[in-house]
Amino acid sequence: MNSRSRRNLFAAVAGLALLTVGCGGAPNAATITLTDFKITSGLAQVRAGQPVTLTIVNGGRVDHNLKLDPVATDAALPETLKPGERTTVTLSFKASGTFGYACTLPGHAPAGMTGTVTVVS
Ligand SMILES: [Cu+2]
Repeated sequence: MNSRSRRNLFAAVAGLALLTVGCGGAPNAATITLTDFKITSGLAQVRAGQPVTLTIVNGGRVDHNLKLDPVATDAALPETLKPGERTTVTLSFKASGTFGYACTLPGHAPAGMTGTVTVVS
């Protein structure tokens, strides 16, 4: 294989990878785990308008919550989850963009409980 055909092969593989992401790479279910003081999210990317079921777990030793940027979705999320509690909520994101989320209990976001989700159209 000469270097040109190697390049073409690389381009084809890269194109295929992009196509795969474009066609259903976004999951419709994810788990978000809240700990002291970090949010571990399986929700890196979702599709606008597509319902996604979030399982939110408090795996920490203190209360936590999860609030999404209200621009992203108007879904109601629980006020507070006690240690060991979990809840499931199905929501959809209104438009594409990158949106933040955080635990809004005092001091928790500055301590590291923030993240972002990318919504693709
Ligand atoms: Cu918290």
